[in-house]
Amino acid sequence: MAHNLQGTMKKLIDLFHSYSGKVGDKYHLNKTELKSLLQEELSGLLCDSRDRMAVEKIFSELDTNKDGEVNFPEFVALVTELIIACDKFFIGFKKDEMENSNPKKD
Ligand SMILES: [Ca+2]
Repeated sequence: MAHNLQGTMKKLIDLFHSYSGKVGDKYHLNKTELKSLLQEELSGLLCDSRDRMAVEKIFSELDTNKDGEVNFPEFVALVTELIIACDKFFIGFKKDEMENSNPKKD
């Protein structure tokens, strides 16, 4: 029996902690850790993560409780937004593909 979703959830948790555990509080991301995560894991989906102002903006938006760190729930909010955006993109892509393979007859 496959447990793909459970495995994916564990990978997401492990990934978060592999970055949050680098400096200071091992359960929260500071700005440097977040920047590293963005550059190494999400550079294909987000704007230029080498841009200091872009990282500052993302950090500020993620840090909803304004404690100066990004905890796991705050990080998951970003992942959720990205997954939804990717799903919308792929649904649009599949609709275009189906319409092109079954052109309407007039
Ligand atoms: Ca926070």
